[in-house]
Amino acid sequence: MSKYANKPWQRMTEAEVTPEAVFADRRRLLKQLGFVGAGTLLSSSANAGVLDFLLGDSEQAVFARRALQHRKNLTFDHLINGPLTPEQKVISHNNFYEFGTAKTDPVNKAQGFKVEPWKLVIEGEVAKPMTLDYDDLFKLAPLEERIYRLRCVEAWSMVVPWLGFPLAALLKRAEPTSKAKYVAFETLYDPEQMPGQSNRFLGGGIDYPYVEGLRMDEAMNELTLLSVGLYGKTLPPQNGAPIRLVVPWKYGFKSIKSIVRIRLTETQPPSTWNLLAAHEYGFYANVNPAVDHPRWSQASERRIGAGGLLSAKRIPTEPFNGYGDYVASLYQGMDLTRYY
Ligand SMILES: Nc1nc2c(c(=O)[nH]1)N[C@H]1C(S)=C(S)[C@@H](COP(=O)(O)O)O[C@H]1N2
Ligand SMILES: [Mo]
Repeated sequence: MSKYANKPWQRMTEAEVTPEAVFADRRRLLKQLGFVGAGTLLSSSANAGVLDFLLGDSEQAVFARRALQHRKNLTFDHLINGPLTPEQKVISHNNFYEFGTAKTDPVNKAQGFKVEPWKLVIEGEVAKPMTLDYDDLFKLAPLEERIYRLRCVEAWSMVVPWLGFPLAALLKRAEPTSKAKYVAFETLYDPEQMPGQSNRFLGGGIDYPYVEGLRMDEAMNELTLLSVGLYGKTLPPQNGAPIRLVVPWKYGFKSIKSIVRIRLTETQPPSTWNLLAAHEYGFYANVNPAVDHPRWSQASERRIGAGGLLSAKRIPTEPFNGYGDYVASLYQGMDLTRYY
């Protein structure tokens, strides 16, 4: 039986239901997909074929339903300074040290990664702690597509169409207490599935699980996304399936992957790269062309396009990765050379 078989609209196939029920189900689906004039569409036999596909049990149909149910949030599109990075690059040039430190290790070693069953715990300074399972992750809030720049601390960047929802939507549901000042995140710890976690050479010397953190106001900022997909599909394992953080104004290492725990805390939580090399990686990690990494300049970056890293064009890096209008005020009065 399909892993989605518990969904009512999946159990229902045309052979099992009356024509009235099929019609009602199609109407509901079309409404969910945002079509108007559903009657017109239904009367055309060409469209009926598309609908039969969309209502089907195939994995492609499940992806298509998910992809079509999201809305494009165009609010931040004007901040993208270039074309989308091709999907093939986004899913094959990755940093996910749990699977190895080479850029192609994640795509090569994560393909058997199991996302079901999944448990995501929200705990700590909240009135309503929660434990979510795999299916819950897609129902927490309406999914939207947002195109963001991603700037790695290694001075390369991409432009990625994410699918997800604001982290704030989840945190509000958990009802943070007045003591909640920070949010701590933790990646899955499973050395059997993640070879880098049991092999210090492969895993880059990191003490796993990978952990990250944000200040409460950063976590609640409208830019901060929990992502469950990219390019209209669920996340591939190498990009942090089933759910990862996306914080576009910070260096990529803040955007922690494959999250199993979100804990609201009173004090600043530890973060993996800061633990590894505090003089090179700070807690804030805001993209900043004026503060160089001790071993290289952060003034410019290689934008990965169709040609990949070797042919990537060098472009200037912008403060807060171009998102200053939305976030610069969070750091007013702070010395950004000290809080890097
Ligand atoms: N758990 C975990 N999360 C992680 C990393 C990692 O090694 N482990 N790498 C980070 C870094 S350095 C970057 S640049 C981004 C890369 O995301 P992408 O592979 O989806 O482009 O993921 C971040 N999240
Ligand atoms: Mo990175």
